[in-house]
Amino acid sequence: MKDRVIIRYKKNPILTRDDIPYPVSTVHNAGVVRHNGRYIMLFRSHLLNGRCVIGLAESGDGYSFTVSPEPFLVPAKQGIFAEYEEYGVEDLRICAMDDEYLLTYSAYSRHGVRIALARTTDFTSVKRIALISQPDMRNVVIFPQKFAGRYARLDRPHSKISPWSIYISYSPDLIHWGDSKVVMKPATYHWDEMKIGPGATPFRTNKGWLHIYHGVYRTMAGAVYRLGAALHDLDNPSRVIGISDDWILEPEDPWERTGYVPNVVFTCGAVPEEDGTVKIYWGGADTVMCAGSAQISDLMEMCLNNSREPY
Ligand code: BMA
Repeated sequence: MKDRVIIRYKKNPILTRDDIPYPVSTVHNAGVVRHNGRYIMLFRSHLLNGRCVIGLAESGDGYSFTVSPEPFLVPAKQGIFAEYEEYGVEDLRICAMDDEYLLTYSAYSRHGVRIALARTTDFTSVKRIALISQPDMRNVVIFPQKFAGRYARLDRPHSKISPWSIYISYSPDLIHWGDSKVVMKPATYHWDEMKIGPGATPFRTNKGWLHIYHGVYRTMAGAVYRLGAALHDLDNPSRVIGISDDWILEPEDPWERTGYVPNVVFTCGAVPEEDGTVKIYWGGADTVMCAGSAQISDLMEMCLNNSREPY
């Protein structure tokens, strides 16, 4: 296996604050999807008061993005969402399902952080559907397919007595979720020993759903965020078939190692391509957006041939 499975785009970072036509200090942690042959990116930015909004950028090639003049999603001003989005909206994931896009994002407020769900068909208008978790929850990815008529999501509840682990939950209607089960836990004295969390929306391969997740290791100089890969059974996604023992990406470039939060690569989106590659997008040091590409077969091989135990 190559020592770097993800090939970084030569002109990283692909977006910085200077590309954003309104005042922000960061552009990071973006969900990305292909829509009508174009790449749509929904990225997080810190405003200059420290709270976050979601902006939109568009691209023909998946690397060179143009940012819309106004943010795409800002905290709601009225109704139930206003109470729970008061402090900002963050880390949005996009799931293409049944001719529409489901958007899951972190909603911050004086009550903590929980997950909100919205939908769009055109990335012009957006309709909020429901708050789909209690606090403390971030990082929810919905599988782009139903299983026995139910939606499935990976989530990451907060727990003080067990390291933060990835669960699966199901829903008949996208609003009520349950039947939860742990699917993956951090491994002791391993690169992801402190916590793990869902990353990009899982995508289908011939051997399973490939899920790119993040794992955190605590060092004397603070936490290091890296990316890993896991493969879930095609028909029963609660069954993890393999998890790469090695990480697939770690902070290396200067803009990944220094910034608002140093030593962070954090993904919310990956786009599989017809040529067998996948474009992976990550925030560098919670400050800039970066992209790279990997062979899907290499990622699958890492999950299947050098797997660690799910827990
Ligand atoms: C996590 C989240 C992410 C962030 C990461 C590194 O807990 O807040 O949005 O990228 O920390 O700061």
